[in-house]
Amino acid sequence: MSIPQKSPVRITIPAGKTAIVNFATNSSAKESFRITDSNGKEVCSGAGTGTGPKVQPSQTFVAEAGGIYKVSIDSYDTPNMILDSNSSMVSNGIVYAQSYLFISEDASDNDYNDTFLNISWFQNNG
Ligand SMILES: [Ca+2]
Repeated sequence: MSIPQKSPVRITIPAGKTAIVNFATNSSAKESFRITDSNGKEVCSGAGTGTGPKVQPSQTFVAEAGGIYKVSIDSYDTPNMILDSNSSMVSNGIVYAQSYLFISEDASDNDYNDTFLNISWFQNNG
């Protein structure tokens, strides 16, 4: 069960890991996301408009500092409400990958389809 929470939300990524970020919109309004590290430094952001859903360009970033990251999803400057999930792939005690999925609501109809944001990191890169 996922409880709606107001943007921003917190996630953790280990230091040195590369994260792949996929973003899609399903709205005629401008939707944006922003990921910042524990020092408030922006590590990844994107914005777009479009329905379908409309897949926006994928991005990657390296979790230099590691630890806690803050994920904001906004429509114009208004924070979205977010439903989130988080799953890990673990084998023999090693986390080989972890994936965070967010869907968001930018208004009041609570269909939670205005954005889709997936942030996944992998243990072994290269
Ligand atoms: Ca909506």
